[in-house]
Amino acid sequence: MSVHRLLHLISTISAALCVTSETLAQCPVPGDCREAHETPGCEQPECCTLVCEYDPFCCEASWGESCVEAALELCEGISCPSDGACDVVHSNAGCADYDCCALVTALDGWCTYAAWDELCALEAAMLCGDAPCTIALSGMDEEEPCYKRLNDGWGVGQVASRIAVPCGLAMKGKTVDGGPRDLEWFALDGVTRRRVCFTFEAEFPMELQYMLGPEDGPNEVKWLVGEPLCDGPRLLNFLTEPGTSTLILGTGNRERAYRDGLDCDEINPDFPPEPDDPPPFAVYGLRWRLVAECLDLADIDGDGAVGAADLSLLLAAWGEVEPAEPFDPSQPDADLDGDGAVGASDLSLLLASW
Ligand SMILES: [Ca+2]
Ligand SMILES: [Ca+2]
Ligand SMILES: [Ca+2]
Ligand SMILES: [Ca+2]
Repeated sequence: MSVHRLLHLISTISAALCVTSETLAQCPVPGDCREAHETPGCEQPECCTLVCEYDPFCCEASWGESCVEAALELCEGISCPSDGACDVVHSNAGCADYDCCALVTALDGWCTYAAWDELCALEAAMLCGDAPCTIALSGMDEEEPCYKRLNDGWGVGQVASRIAVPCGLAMKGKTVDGGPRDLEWFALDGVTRRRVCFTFEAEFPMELQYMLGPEDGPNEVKWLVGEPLCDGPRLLNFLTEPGTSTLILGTGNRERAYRDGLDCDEINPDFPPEPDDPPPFAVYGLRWRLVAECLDLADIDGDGAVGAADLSLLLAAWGEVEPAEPFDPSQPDADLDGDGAVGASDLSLLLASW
């Protein structure tokens, strides 16, 4: 929806420009902005508008070499539409389907500045054409206005802080991008291993990472997962490590964080918007919701009791534990004591809490 709003904005701007000069071509019109052609205008809406604003000749007569030069200068980073199918890897930035290209490049700047790589193609396949969703919100608010960074851990943001996770926590909030990117840090510190089950819902593609280590380091990201867009509630049932550890929520996928495309929609009293500022731009909704349950260490399937189902999961996982790559949060962790193998010690822990 927001992409359409952006398109609408662009066509309004181009229409306004055309009113100032009767002969201007209506941006966009066919023709690559980076190649000279006989006709006026070119096919990338923002670039066409920018160049014709700079040199009206380019929209009045023809798109000559001077227009190409202006385009190369002014339109760096503007790449929609460009050659190449959006779900296929290719060497230039951008792709052919304008809506899909605009969506992917808004979230993932790499796809605008560099090549349309494997991940851009994957993002197109994952994100384009899906209707945005709205989640029902309930629970305690994170109480972080989206123009502030109040729960973004240490070293970033305005306050070094993490969100405490009591058992049965139900919480809601918003995640946005920009200076610095908004992250929500959930503190999972403990003296022993514990089993927690998070249920996440979000209106944006989620990046979730589990990080070990205290503020003064060393830190290690134990695993990182990307949860698809609007795919219903996602369960993360896992064992926390002893010591300081944190689950971190942001926008992105397993390979790349999204740093753009989700504008804060609240008014910052210190920096109120100018009357001619464009409205906030968000390719998806900003809201998330989570419930965190504390489970028995041996409740491997997370059904709330320790029983036969957990025993059979433990027996099925018997032996050395290979770190799963990519990490699959739906694969239950049966190494209850964390010694790197599923064995007799884990079995006796399970039987003790039967
Ligand atoms: Ca937030
Ligand atoms: Ca935050
Ligand atoms: Ca169970
Ligand atoms: Ca073990």
